[in-house]
Amino acid sequence: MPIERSSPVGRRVFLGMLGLGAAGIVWGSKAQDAMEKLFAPITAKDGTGLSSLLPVGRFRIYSVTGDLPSRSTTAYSLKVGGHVDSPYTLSFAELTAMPSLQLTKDFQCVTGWRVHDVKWTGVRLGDLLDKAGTKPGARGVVFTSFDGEYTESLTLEQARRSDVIVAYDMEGHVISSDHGGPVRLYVAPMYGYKSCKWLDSIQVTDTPPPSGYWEVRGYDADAWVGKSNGRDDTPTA
Ligand SMILES: Nc1nc2c(c(=O)[nH]1)N[C@H]1C(S)=C(S)[C@@H](COP(=O)(O)O)O[C@H]1N2
Ligand SMILES: [Mo]
Repeated sequence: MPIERSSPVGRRVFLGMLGLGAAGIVWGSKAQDAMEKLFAPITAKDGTGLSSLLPVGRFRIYSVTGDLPSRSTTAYSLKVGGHVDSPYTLSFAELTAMPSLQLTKDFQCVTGWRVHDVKWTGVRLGDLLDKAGTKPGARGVVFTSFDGEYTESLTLEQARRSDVIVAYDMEGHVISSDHGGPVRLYVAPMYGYKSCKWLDSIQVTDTPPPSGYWEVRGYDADAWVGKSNGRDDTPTA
């Protein structure tokens, strides 16, 4: 994604990936520059960096704040409210006690990288909305992140799809902080930027969904893989 400045996270992850710390090698800044130039097509485009050594090694880790927020499962809570009959808050234990759904699907970033067959477990967003009871006139759903900056949104119809989940498990483990855990959104049919990390709240609106972080910066709100942002990726089943 087009980010102007390189973030501390990007740099740390980048250096980690090269294994510099582990090898105990001290590089001159020239060598570092050379390596960064080598990876420039990726780092310049993605801004917040890349990683192949982190838990699920096939992803790149993104954070627009240049920070990786972290919250334990015991400290975590999810707020659901807005244009609903009964707003509520769920602890991690309460969320994971709800009927769950497992999806094994690709994760595709609009910048081009794709991770095949990622196993996610979570609760259907539609079930969480039903539990709150959306009021007549509800139109959109806004997601906020406890990174304090990122937001995303969906139309109510999109939010009710069965392949849109509030995920708490990825590849058999509680979602790591890097990947936006302990709870993040996973919008399977859309590009990765819809899948808000470090999910803090879900707010139903009686207005059309407001633009999210990347949408204000020019990306499509209806971010269907292969049918938006001028891309022709072929979605897989
Ligand atoms: N809070 C937050 N959520 C976010 C982002 C972010 O920077 N901050 N980046 C988005 C983008 S562009 C992508 S591709 C995915 C990346 O998920 P990952 O870091 O687990 O690979 O998270 C999405 N959700
Ligand atoms: Mo992305």
